Amino acid sequence: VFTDRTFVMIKPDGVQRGLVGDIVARFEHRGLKIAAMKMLLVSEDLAKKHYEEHAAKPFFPNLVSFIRSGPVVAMVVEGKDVVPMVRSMVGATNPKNSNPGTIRGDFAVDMGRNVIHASDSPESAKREISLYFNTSEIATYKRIDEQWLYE
Ligand code: YYY
Ligand code: MG
Repeated sequence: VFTDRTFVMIKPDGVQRGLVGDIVARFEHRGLKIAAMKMLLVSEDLAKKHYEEHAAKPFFPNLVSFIRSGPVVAMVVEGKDVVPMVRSMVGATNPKNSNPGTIRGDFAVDMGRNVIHASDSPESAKREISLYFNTSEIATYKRIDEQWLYE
């Protein structure tokens, strides 16, 4: 049983464009476990906390307003080495540089409309999960195919 966790969020553009199912399917098909998932509107306070590392950057105000421009789908995803695995599935920050086969490389064009967020380290994952989820909202269960996913 692997307890590595990451935080993933389908941004408002991904929701509005109807990509939620395709994106969630990629994680499920890879063999990762969806441990929590909810749709929400991000408050200004939460948006600023989420992106606090970027507070001094010129793109910060646009980032905060974009993330609040419609509902998002927040998730906790679990699996072995899940943080780097999900980052590699998400692709480069600027979709111009995202490889085909990645979520951004397949679904996005522009940096400020890059469809998805994923934690960049286990420490960020822990922080971001606690911003969006209570422990009671995170499910504990076993995927029925676990023995065929892990050796
Ligand atoms: O983790 P990731 O989303 O790949 O990139 P970050 O460097 O953490 O930036 C967060 C978010 O900010 C990015 O997904 C798009 C936006 N952004 C931007 O609009 N302009 C930049 N020069 C850098 C990032
Ligand atoms: Mg980041």
